[in-house]
Parts: sequence; C-alpha cells; structure tokens
Amino acid sequence: MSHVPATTTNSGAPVASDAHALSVGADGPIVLHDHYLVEKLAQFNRERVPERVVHAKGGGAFGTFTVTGDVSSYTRAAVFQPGATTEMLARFSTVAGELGSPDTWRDPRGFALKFYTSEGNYDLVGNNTPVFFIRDGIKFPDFIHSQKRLPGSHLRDNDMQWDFWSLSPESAHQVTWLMGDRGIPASWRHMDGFGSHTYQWINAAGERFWVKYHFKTQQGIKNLSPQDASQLAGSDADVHIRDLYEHIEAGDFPRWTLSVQVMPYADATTYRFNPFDLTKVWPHADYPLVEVGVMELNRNPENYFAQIEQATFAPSNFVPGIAASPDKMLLARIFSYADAHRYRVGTNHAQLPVNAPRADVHSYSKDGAARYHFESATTPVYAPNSSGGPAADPTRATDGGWESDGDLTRAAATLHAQDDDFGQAGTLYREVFDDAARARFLDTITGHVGGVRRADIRERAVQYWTQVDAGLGAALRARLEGTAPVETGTPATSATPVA
Ligand code: HDE
Repeated sequence: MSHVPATTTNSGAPVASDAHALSVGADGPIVLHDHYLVEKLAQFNRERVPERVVHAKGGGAFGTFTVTGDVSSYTRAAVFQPGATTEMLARFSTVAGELGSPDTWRDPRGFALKFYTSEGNYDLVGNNTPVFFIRDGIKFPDFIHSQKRLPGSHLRDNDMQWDFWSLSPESAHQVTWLMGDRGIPASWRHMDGFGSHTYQWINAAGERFWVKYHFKTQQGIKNLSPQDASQLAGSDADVHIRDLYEHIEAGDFPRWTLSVQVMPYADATTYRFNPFDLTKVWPHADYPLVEVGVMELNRNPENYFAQIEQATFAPSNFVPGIAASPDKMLLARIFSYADAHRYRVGTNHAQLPVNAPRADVHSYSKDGAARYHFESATTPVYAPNSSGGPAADPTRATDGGWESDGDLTRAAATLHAQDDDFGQAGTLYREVFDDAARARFLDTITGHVGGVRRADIRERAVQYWTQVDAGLGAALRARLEGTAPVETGTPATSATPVA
C-alpha cells in the first residue's frame, strides 16, 4: 500500500485517533485536555467566512489572457500590449441567490476577472450584461433588498421586486435583458461578459480615451428555457459549476474574445446621451469593436474554498494605463469591494496566494490579522524616509482624471439630448429580440408580473412595460386581465417613480 502520511494536529504533531476521543475508561467521560478533539470541533465551527452579500453562489477557474490585437495607441497597460500573455482568474456567479442556491435561477451572472499582470493585479468585475439596474450606487442596498427576502417571512417576493423596479424607471433596460433569454444562460461557457461601466485608458503619451469592454464567448450563446431551468434548479443546483469544472478537466477549454469600444476623450461632452450612464450601451455603429485578445480558462482550482470562496475582486485594482471614469456606480464600487474584502476575508486578504499579485509588493501597510508577507527589518515603515524605503513614482502610476466642475448636489445627471430610461430597452425588445424571443419575453413578464399581489404595483408594472413598448404593454395588460391581484387595498403611500 502506498505510504500514507500520519494524521497530525494543525501544529503538525501526530495524533493517535480520528475515531475515539480521550476518555476515562472506554465508556467513561471524555477529558478537556483532549486538545485534538477540541481542535477538530472548534475548527469545524469556524470553517465559513461570511458569504458574499451578493454574488454568493459561483464558481471559477484560472487561465490566460493573450493579446492578439494592438491597442497600444489607446493604453500603456502591460496586460494589453501586443503579444502579452497574462495569467488570470475568473469567477462567475448569480447575484441574488445565497450560497447553495441554484445556478439556473433567472439572474444576471457575475463575470469577475483578475489579471495577475507585471504591474500589479488588474481586476475587471463585470456581469454578463452590458448595463445595470441603477445608475447611482446609493440605491444599491435598497435594490438588492428588494430582490432578496421579505423581512418577516424570509421569502422572495414579486411585489417587492416590481415595486422597486416600477419606481426606478432607469432599471428598464437591464430588466429587459433579465427577463429575456439571456437571463438564464445554459452555462457560464455560453454567455458573453462585459465590463459594463465606461473605463478610462491612458496611452504612453498620456492621451486619454473612454472604453467599454466586451467578452464574446467563442462557444456561442446558449440559454435555458424557463422550464428546463426550473427542472435543473431542483435536480442539479450546481450544474454551472459542474459544467465548467468538467469541461476544463476534459481539456475542452472555454475561450472568450475581448474587444473594446473606444470613444475619443472629447466626445464625452457632446455625445447624445450621458456616456457614463451605466443603464446605457454605446451603439456599435457609433463606436465599433476593436479586438484586444483572447481569454482562455484552462486550470481548475485545486481547492474551492481557498481559491474561489476567498478570491477577492475589486474594481479599485487598476494598473497603469487604466483608470476610473465619472460613472457614479463605478466610483461607489471602488470603495465598496475592498471594504467588503477586509470584512469578509480579512485585512490581509491580498496576501492569500489566490489574491497575491505576481508583481513585487512594496507597500507601507503593516501588521493586521494573518499578516504573512513583510519587508526586511531594515526597510522603514514610514514615508517619507531617508533610509531607502519604497518611494512613490508619479511617472509610473496613473490615477487618470477628468475635468469636472459644479456645486455639490444630490440630483440625477444633467440630461443629455437622449438621456431617457426606456429608449434603449425598447430598442432591445423591438430590434434585437426576434419574434420568438419577444413571445417568450411576454410569457416571462406575464408570469412574473402576474405574481404581484397588490393592484397598484401591478398597474405600475404594466405602465413600465408600456413605456418600453406600447404594444408590449397592451399585450401584457390583456394577458393579465382576469387574473385579478389579491390585494386591492390602497397603498400606504402613493409613491412616484424616481430615477
Ligand atoms: Fe457588485 N458587489 N456592487 N456589482 N459585484 C459585490 O463584493 C456593489 C455592481 C459584481 O466573484 C460585493 O466581495 C455596489 C455592478 C460581481 O467575488 C459588494 C454596487 C456590477 C461581484 C458589491 C455594485 C457588479 C460583485 C459583494 C453599486 C457589474 C462578485 C461581496 C455601486 C458591472 C465578484 C463582494 C466575485 C460583488 C458591491 C453593483 C458585479 C457588496 C456597492 C454594476 C461580479 O462589495
């Protein structure tokens, strides 16, 4: 028989038994100084880190990104230079479900990427949709609360969802994506990914550009019918985790082609709608796709908890040549993710192997729980210093930047000529969906709005879809006739939509 290692305690000492606690006589009382028994039970109680408050259920793999195009005139980021190949990690997820929820629930899918570049980690934390439900981060906790569970019954609730959506008209474009076929991808391999936000690229000459990222699956788009998705939700809640893992094990490596849309810096001020509005896409006719490279996932995690559950992706992880934009949602996320990681995984989460950069770290951070890496004893722990400690180098770092002025205010962005909440949703419904997709879409929203109990919320939901497309709204109203809502009482407050 091959040599098996002796079981040890966490501190490496061999142990006598994994079957019998130490007791006085075989059937006598166990003793407290059986520290191995205590270690096993205490460690077991501490196996969980808090699940992600959104995107809790997911899976991922390692891979490589290989540049196939030449975008060096737009960015100096090493990861996107011609011929570069960079190790990376991807994690895919649903949004609203808790750990253990089904992979096939209707939901946007997280598309989180970490590039271990030579200039530090670059994290691009997107979704499988190019837009999002809201355009101001202050609404995010409320939005998520409306999608999760009622405070009393702990049940999910169509009234909450449609109350929020119909009072937040900016959600219409993303909800149209969500209720369409792309709301239930057949697998993570068969969906596209997007950076969603507008980001800033800076080239070697310091010139700035606005960009949007598109990851086009090379496996082709495939979605599940609501019927198949429901069946799988019961029979195999982890079907997407399984699909990715088994295809990589079999050497069938999924690949995506990354392209970007590039907007000249100055165009932003005159563009017909706010180019930093996360509820909008830029028509490809305005800014066509420019190919950058290919992402291939080709290595499964060896340990799911250590490498996927503890993976920490942050929109604040920029590298030289890539920076933020005035997108209010992106700016709020730049705070939120690193804060979430310090809480969920620990202040030194970036020292865990899965999160550690390949680039050298010379930071003035020190100590903190689970500190593992440290500078030499002679390296100063303060700056400025005269002892050869690390020195900031403005020629290497790029914070990006943009002109901005105006008084402090709490208001929606100034309206551009074509800033509205329903136009692009209507275009998606009328021009991108085909007849069969529109028919499936009407079935889906009929079922979802039909689950609303309160008459006033249901009416607002019908008006919401009527503003997306009058014919759709009329068809929905006709479908709902006769399926009377249960609660016809007047609402506590006659709330009006606020974008
Ligand atoms: Fe997230 N989001 N988000 N989100 N998000 C998190 O970070 C947040 C938003 C996305 O696989 C959290 O570690 C705010 C847009 C993905 O680990 C949290 C706002 C997009 C993942 C958080 C948004 C995303 C997260 C939860 C509004 C697509 C999973 C736990 C301003 C462009 C990443 C955590 C992974 C995770 C905050 C909106 C995508 C709470 C405040 C828009 C893919 O920090």
